[in-house]
Amino acid sequence: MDTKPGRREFLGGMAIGAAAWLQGERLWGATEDERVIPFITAPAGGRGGPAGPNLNWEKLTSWITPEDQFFSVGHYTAPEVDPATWKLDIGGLVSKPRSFSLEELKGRSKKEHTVTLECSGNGPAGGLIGNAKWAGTPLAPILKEAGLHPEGIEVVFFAADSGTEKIRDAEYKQNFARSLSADDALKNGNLFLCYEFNGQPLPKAHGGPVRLVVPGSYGVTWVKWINRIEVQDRKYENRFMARDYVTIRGEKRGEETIWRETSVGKMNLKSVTARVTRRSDGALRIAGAAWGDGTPIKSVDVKIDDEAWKPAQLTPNKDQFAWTFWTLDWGNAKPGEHSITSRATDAHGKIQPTADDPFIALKKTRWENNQQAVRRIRIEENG
Ligand SMILES: Nc1nc2c(c(=O)[nH]1)N[C@H]1C(S)=C(S)[C@@H](COP(=O)(O)O)O[C@H]1N2
Ligand SMILES: [Mo]
Repeated sequence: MDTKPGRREFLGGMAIGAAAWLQGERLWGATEDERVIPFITAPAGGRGGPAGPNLNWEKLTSWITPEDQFFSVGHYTAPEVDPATWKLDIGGLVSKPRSFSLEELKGRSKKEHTVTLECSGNGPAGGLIGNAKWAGTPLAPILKEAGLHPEGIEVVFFAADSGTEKIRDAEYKQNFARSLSADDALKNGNLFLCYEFNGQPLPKAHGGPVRLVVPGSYGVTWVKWINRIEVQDRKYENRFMARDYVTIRGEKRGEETIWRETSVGKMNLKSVTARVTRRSDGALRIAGAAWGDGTPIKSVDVKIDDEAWKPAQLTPNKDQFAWTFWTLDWGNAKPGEHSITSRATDAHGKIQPTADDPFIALKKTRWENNQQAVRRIRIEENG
């Protein structure tokens, strides 16, 4: 049999089954004796992670990402916000401006959802992603109570962190902010003001005491350290809406290329091969995750080298906006180097693009990398 574990594989590998068992969870069907065969190349593309924790797919032990493995991104210095004196002001074009204390928010109806958060700057198989239980109170009823004026078409979410932005020739102090159309903010029942993360008060690094949760949208829309919601009669076009977080894609129209600029928002369909493990009996298993804008994941296929795509087994979950895990048992792997590629398809028939698909090849900015990730691995000879 040519799939017996090699010595080098074992030395380079990590025992993960035991850790998963200790947590009372057998992730991806992990067994106590299984070991990870490390990938031989780092995933290409995207930027490196910021300082601090980052998801390590090969070491993942849980469907829910614990705080010490959850990435954090902040464009300015993280502000000191005292939960005891924190206030959320709601103003602008509303009939009843008001402000909420944290206690008042907590006194409202509470909902908890497991939602996957991905930074739009994440690479094809990068670690700027996590899946957590977020709890808080729905946003739409708060806006309805405030009573938007008919001309109020834009809802801006301002945060406590600030920095200096150069706009044309001058510098301005700006607070982090993102906006949603009033239509979105009022009709999207999934949005909430979050104050709990995995059952604990929302940590400062993730926007505590309160942040916006926008299921199915990239991280930049999830405003942390929120302190002001303002309704206005025109679009809000700051750095995080209209300058920095803009994706430029080309679209072929016959001989011509049309360039489109869109603000980073809704997440794209994506999957990743997280790791390959080997049990002591030699059996190999490929495991990974798939996610997107909340449209159910219909299937994930895996391609080894240039073989035909094989359907992976999905682990169903009941949280619409949480990642779906998948596995594929890899029979009779030959010793030597192999490439492994995964591809997700959603319920609308959308297929995760390859790196040379024009959707990716004609994308000129670094955001929204959802191309299929090719991972390389070496299977050792007996021994
Ligand atoms: N106030 C504020 N909110 C913010 C940011 C920020 O810099 N300031 N960064 C955004 C970006 S780009 C991402 S990816 C997510 C990251 O959330 P996390 O730090 O909880 O992982 O927060 C978003 N919310
Ligand atoms: Mo981000």
